[in-house]
Amino acid sequence: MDTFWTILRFNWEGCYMRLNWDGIFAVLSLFLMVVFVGCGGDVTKDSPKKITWEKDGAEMVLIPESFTRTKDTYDKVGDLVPGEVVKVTDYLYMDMTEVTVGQFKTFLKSSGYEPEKPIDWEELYEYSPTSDYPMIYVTWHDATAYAKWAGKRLPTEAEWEFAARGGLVGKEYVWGDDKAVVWDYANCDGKDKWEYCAPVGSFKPNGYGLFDMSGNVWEWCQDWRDSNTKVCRVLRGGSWGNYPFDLRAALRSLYCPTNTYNNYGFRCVSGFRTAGPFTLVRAMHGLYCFTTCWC
Ligand SMILES: [Ca+2]
Repeated sequence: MDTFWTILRFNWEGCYMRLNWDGIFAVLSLFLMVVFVGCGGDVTKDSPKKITWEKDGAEMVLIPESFTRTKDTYDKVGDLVPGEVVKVTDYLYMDMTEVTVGQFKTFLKSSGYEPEKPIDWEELYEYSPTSDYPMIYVTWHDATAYAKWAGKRLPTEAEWEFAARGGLVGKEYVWGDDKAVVWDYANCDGKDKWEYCAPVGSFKPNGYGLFDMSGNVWEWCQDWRDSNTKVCRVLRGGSWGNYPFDLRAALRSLYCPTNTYNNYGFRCVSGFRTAGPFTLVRAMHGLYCFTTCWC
């Protein structure tokens, strides 16, 4: 028993000695987590349908959670075991438009970030001439850096496609199956008034209020095209340089994450209403630091 109390006293003293800024931050984060969760800080079905993200001024809309049903199987005596309904994506906010040239320039100015490949602005302006056009010539790492600066992230493929379909199920395009209306919804194939990029939001939105989920610029997603080889990242949605057939909602493209092109851009998502130090992720990070500090 004496030994037990000796160890306990030692550990308490050890913890006290190891209480550094991480520990203090963790205690505060734990407190904030309780407050934050109690205030409903993460995105739910009751969150506002539309918000403006303070950091980059992006308008974002609420995207519902999504589910899928797993395949039916058979047990060892041949009886049917029905598949289960499982959640695929959570409620989140998605940028209504692709990130613009103007937003990316603000990011560069305020963060001091150096693009992975120097941007030839003269060339970029040939395709996206003003601040209202989509940012292009960004690598996956550049897009990720912007998202991190803004306190957001790139969407997963699953999130991107579910959002792109806008509530439609089993349709070929994000507006439905009617190819005749493609240029109502998408800048592609040079057959609308814009030869290259169009100002973001120039076409009709999808069912969730998202613009340009088809066409204008391809959009980087978080995912590797093949998580085993980890060579290419996924892009979705097609662009001004593609035929309508390439704008199908299920179509996947891929590119090396260090490459850029004149029709590759991105948009961001967030599972939280605000960026900054009070998000649950940051609080959970603090909790982790706290527990690792705790003897
Ligand atoms: Ca797009």
